[in-house]
Amino acid sequence: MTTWLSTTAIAVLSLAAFGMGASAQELKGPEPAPVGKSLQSEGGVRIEHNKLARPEKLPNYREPEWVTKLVEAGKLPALKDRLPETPLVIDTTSVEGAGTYGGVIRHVSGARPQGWNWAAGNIMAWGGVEEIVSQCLVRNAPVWMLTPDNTEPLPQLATNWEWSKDGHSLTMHLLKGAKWSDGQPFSADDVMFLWEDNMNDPNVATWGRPGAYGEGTKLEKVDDATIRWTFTQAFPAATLYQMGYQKMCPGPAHILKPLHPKYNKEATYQSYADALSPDKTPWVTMGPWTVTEYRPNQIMLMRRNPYFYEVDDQGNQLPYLDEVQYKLSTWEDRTIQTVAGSADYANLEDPSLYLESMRQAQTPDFPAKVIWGPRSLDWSVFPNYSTVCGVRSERDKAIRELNRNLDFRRVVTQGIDRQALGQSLVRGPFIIPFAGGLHPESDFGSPDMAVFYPYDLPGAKAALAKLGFTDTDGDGIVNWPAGGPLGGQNLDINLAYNTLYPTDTSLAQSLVTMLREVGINLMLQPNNTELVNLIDSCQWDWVVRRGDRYVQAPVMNLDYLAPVAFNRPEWHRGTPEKPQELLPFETELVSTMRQIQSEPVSAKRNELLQAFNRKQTENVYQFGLISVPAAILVNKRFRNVPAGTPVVAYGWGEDGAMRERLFVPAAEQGKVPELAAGTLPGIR
Ligand code: BQZ
Ligand code: CA
Repeated sequence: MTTWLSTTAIAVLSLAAFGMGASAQELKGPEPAPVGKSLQSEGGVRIEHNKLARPEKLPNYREPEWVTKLVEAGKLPALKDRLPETPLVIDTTSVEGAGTYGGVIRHVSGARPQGWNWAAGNIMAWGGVEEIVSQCLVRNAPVWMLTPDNTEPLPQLATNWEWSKDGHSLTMHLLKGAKWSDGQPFSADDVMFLWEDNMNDPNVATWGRPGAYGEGTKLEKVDDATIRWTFTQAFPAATLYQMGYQKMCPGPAHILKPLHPKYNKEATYQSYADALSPDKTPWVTMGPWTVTEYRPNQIMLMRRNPYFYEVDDQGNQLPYLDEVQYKLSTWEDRTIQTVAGSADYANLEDPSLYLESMRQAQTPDFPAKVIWGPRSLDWSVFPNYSTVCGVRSERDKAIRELNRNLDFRRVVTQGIDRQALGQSLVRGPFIIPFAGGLHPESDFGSPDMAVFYPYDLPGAKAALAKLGFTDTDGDGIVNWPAGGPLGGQNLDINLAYNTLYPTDTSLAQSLVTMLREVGINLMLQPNNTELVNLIDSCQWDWVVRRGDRYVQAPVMNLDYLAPVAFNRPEWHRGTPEKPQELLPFETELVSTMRQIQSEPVSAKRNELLQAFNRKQTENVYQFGLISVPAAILVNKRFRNVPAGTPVVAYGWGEDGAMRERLFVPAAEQGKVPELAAGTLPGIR
């Protein structure tokens, strides 16, 4: 330990003897966390779990006429041979009803696809692309519309499951006889390849890790259409939610295995990750549409997957829409185009566009329906806690130690004026200060579940001085205490952020000004590609991050919240060789998380989540900034948009709205022509 740190440690220890830390003496104590009003515009659809999506054989199945013609021409097997033995039946009675085939949905994405190997962590352009291209054991996003009696995840590749009597094993039945979009069989082997050779292989940068399923969890194949989980704990019901979006989403093993270094001597982990570049189309999927054409920075085209395993309640194979277009542009442009009517869907998530969008929405020929959801988006700054990942110098080491010091985190969090931050983005009642962590306004939340430390500039400056940081050279920035490796240097901290979102940029810039007043010099580190890649490299000091799915429905991303696996949370990563060095409060967080993972009763899980959040906010695990409500915009051409669809709850609005069930009445289909009408992926 360096001299200055041990001095500090001694100072803190002696004060602790009086029952208070340095910062508690200098800084204002906690206040009730702000809780926001909802802008929610309408009551939502409510439907029973076993009705919304259920495995069931129906007497007859139908498909678009032009597809039947391709079958008759011998280009494609008959529908009954393309569907699984028992398809997944999707309800339409809770929306407007069975739809008409044909038509297009035009999306816009501000990201770019890295490739199609999602099992190896490839990003596929977000904006709802991942939820189309990769399908998972279960589906979380539409859970928002379930009646409270059963809010378990919905079936997807696993159609139903049962627990053993003692609750230690969970048997899952997969879609039997289902096929990938190239006609090859889907089976338990696809799932086992994901689990064994991707999730359990630390060299593959996949999304999910076994740690998310509890310690000692095993997965085995029972037969081609059955898998079995074995858990150390009894009835770990929350693990079901970890089997959805991005985690238990198998890729086609018949294509991936031969590219994986374990099965191919010429392959490397890098070649495996890079093997499926975005131009390799048509890509093979289990989803409702698949990518058939990719033009860099222009458009990504998707056509209906004739092997898709869902039908509506009258036996019509889904999806209704024949085509999906993804214009490759910016996130801001997604909102602008949807407001203008040249795109069909946007998550209104950029506060600086709220007022103008709402003004336009008052005009009579506004093209889109606006559905306001709960206060669900928030931004925080995450300090990097890792001592083992991405530490390249004495400087990095010193910064991490500083980040790990609660007194310092109190200084930072109380040096931020959240009211001013919010008003600089959009005036009015939209934005409120955010304590960090999880949302008090969400389903599981409660107003008293966060510890909020108020803005206190003089207190923050005094507390920083107590830590030994004073401006010895009079340039306005405090200097590191003498004696340490950085002794005498200014306190410079890098702040990484995503330039793809105007909000993130604006927040980062405001923070520079605010923390300069405290005496801390933030150096902006703009990032114009996927922030996740930088975050995973651990080569950053602080990062501005929008918390979305992590904070709104934590039950589906429990592993993102605490160090339960070597690669999580993003702000405290270990490496495959060296696990994280946990702070004492993190050890408590992990043990609460283990309880949450294995708690079968959801009300008790919620209490534990609240306790978890109290602990993490009390310890300023992140520097919460602001939270805002958000809306989805969907073009009025579409029917079956569920009333009350939230921007983000158990998943993003794109999947929460169940796009495979949206349709455009025949008379309105001509307004937006299909670019590849009459074609199916890979069929000539
Ligand atoms: C929604 C979402 C659907 C990721 C992404 C993007 C990544 C993050 C986050 C959002 C985009 C849209 O969010 O902003 O409205 O369409 O795609 O996937 O921010 O950079 O890593 O977590 O979901
Ligand atoms: Ca100075």
